[in-house]
Amino acid sequence: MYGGAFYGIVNANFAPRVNLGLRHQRESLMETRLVTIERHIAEQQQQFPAATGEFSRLLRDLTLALRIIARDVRRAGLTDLLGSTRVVNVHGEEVRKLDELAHDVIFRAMDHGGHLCVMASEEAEGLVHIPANYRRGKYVMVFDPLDGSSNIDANITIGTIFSIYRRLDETLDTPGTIEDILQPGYRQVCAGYAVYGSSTQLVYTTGLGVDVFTFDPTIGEFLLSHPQVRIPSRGSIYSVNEGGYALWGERLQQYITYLKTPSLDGKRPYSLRYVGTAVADVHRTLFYGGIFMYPANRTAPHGKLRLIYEVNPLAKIITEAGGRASDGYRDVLQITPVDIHQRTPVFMGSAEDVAELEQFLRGEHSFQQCAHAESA
Ligand code: AHM
Ligand code: MG
Repeated sequence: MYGGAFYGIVNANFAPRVNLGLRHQRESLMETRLVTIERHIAEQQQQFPAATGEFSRLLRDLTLALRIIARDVRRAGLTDLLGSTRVVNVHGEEVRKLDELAHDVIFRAMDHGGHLCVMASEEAEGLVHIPANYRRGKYVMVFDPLDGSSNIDANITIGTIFSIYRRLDETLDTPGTIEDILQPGYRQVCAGYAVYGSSTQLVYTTGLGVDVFTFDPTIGEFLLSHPQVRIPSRGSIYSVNEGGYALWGERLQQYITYLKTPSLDGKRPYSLRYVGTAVADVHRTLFYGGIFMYPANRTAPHGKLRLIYEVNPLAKIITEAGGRASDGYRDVLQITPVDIHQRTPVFMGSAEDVAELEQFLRGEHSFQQCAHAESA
């Protein structure tokens, strides 16, 4: 057996890039705790004395689904998983798209646990109901099964995003309703994502900070690798599809020009990084800082990203890690959705960067005053 290898190695003073001397390394290993995601969930549950364990079981079922999706994503190029549903394989069967497959995996992992009363998925038109023959619970789950699907065929990082709410009336055992789904993001009891990149990582929060687990495929476990992650208060990277520049409002254009203008203190120009998978761009922003944007433009007045499936869970993670998430004027977590597929512009990342962006959108930044004076 693997013994200790089943556990993630966590040091309270985790500092992976620090080059420790050998003796110091040995001492520091002796101070470490070894934590799988199951153990971590169980330990967090102990902080809520009234907890019944239902929520922990829900998370356990979800991590099973994420393990299965991670496996399928890793084998995507070797199987018939890539491509559109119009493709027919050698058996004469219609090939399943990976994002539809991911939706089904999550549904099948979550429908029978007795924890949820309803789900909603970016891949489904309406509500995703719990089959009548299964018990219903007090939680609601929304998810984007495979974010960044246009990147799948090119083997670029993709991810799964989820959030969990309590149903509005927990005493009911009837099917959940649209009102249970249309809750503002600040009511999320748990939010997270899995990112299928150079390794698979699972990032989640239940309001007790943000923890990152890295999947070890040799033992099939998510191991706590980055406890209590904090986003830098300011970064030096901006992330946006700048192809839309000509369609943006003038104040946003000024902000981007500002980020690209060298400053005397050397803090600008910022670097541009854009994967085109929101999970991947936000994950990098969580670790390195900076700002991720999907703004409105003349042809898409609400932007592209979905409030419920993408923006709210990612915003909750960034906010819990000490950053900010805004639609340009207000905290996105305060928005009460009116439609399950509603879109919203979004700017999220380091608190100082997002605050500065908002200043630009209000037309109050000194750079704008200077530009105005020069053009007068
Ligand atoms: P998807 O849910 O169909 O994958 O679309 C959402 C994705 C986001 O992951 C990403 O931020 C965005 O679309 C990229 O859009 P664009 O190609 O317009 O830059
Ligand atoms: Mg998506």
